[in-house]
Amino acid sequence: MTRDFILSGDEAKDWETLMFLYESALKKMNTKIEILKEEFISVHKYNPIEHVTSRLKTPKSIVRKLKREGHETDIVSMQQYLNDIAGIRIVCSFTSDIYKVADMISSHDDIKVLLIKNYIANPKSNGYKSYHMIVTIPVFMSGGAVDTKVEIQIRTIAMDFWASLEHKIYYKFEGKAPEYLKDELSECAKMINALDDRMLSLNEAVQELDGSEDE
Ligand code: 0O2
Repeated sequence: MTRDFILSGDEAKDWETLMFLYESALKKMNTKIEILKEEFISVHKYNPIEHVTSRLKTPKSIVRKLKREGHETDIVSMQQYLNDIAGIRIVCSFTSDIYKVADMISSHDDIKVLLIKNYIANPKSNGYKSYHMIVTIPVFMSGGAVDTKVEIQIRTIAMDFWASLEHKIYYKFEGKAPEYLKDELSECAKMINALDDRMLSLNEAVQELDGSEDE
């Protein structure tokens, strides 16, 4: 039996306890993903995951996001409204790998998928593409298990390259980048989409050749 991830005011008075929960959730997710990757390599002789990074949102960034969204800046709001205090980014080679990895993670019994935002099927107007899942994973504490939220972003190397430059530009200009830079980013997003499509087709062609050689 797990408890809800929202701790009451009394339970949550300790910021360190809360951050410990998120940190532990990240460790568990990272281990899961590492095992999935190793199992895939050993059984299927194929690695869908290029690399994985994880981070805990900084206190400054937590407060900024709560204020931006018009919420109280307290511990209960933080748990209720912020989905990405614990965040993991999985970078794959091909778009098809993203869905494979998402399915593998969702199939774990202890993982509950709360929300999916598929910015690959529905890219943002600026060109942003990525597959986001908000999940909970139980963290076992002395008082019982606590389901803790983790945001998982899954994207290709090309999408990740684009998103990191866009993020840098967004913050440099505080969201008000000059039009020519936005246009250029939008053009780059189109090139990145075309590149992802061609790399996927190329890989599928290679796999077909491999298959026919094995016959
Ligand atoms: P930072 O600085 O990366 O932490 P919701 O979770 O639904 O309440 P939210 O958080 O806006 O609302 O969800 P969404 O859209 O899934 O975005 C979560 C995170 O995805 C963002 O966190 C970014 O890391 C990334 N992201 C979303 N949109 C963009 C985008 O247009 N460009 C880039 N580069 N990254 C994006 P933060 O807290 O907004 O930012």
